Amino acid sequence: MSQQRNVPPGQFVTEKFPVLTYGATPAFDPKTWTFRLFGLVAAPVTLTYPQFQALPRIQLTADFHCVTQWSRLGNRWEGVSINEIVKLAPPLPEARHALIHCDGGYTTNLPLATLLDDDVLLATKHDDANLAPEHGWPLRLIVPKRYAWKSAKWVRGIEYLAHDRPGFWEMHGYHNDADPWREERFSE
Ligand SMILES: Nc1nc2c(c(=O)[nH]1)N[C@H]1C(S)=C(S)[C@@H](COP(=O)(O)O)O[C@H]1N2
Ligand SMILES: [Mo]
Repeated sequence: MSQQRNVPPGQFVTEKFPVLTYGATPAFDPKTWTFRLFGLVAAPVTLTYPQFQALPRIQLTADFHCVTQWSRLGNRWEGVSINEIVKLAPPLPEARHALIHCDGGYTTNLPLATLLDDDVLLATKHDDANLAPEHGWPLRLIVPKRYAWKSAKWVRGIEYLAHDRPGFWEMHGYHNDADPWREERFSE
């Protein structure tokens, strides 16, 4: 058995783009959609859909590793850099963690330092097309250095926290840190 150089241990490459969602794909209404930055900030910010669309955009290519062992390599993502987003409402010094909030109630947690990595973005496009509804349209987080359950679909807000608070899968047995190169799949 040969292992591909650029795939983390225990992963298999797929050309497909499987859909992994707990629950149903939420409906999107651009008239009522908002994006919120809240928690440990001097002043919370709420963006409307047109305001979000006006933010500067970046593109980057990254691999995507699902904990169920498929990896999709070389995904071209387009969207807004997380560093562009946090400029709008910088976290207070005591903020150390973030909880990502999604339509439908899904959440996932990240240390602030991991969230603010240079390769993290809020994506609206994948491989040059708008995200399909089931892949997170109109907005999903992409955290290339973590298993894909941290790449939350249908993102509606980021909450800054002083103390870590587990998200949906992190409360249901998945590893808190989720580094695929360390095979951090499940907690004990
Ligand atoms: N809101 C939300 N985001 C989510 C999920 C989910 O169920 N709800 N599933 C996660 C999991 S387990 C994976 S592997 C990826 C899958 O992304 P995809 O369906 O676009 O392939 O989305 C992640 N983001
Ligand atoms: Mo997953």
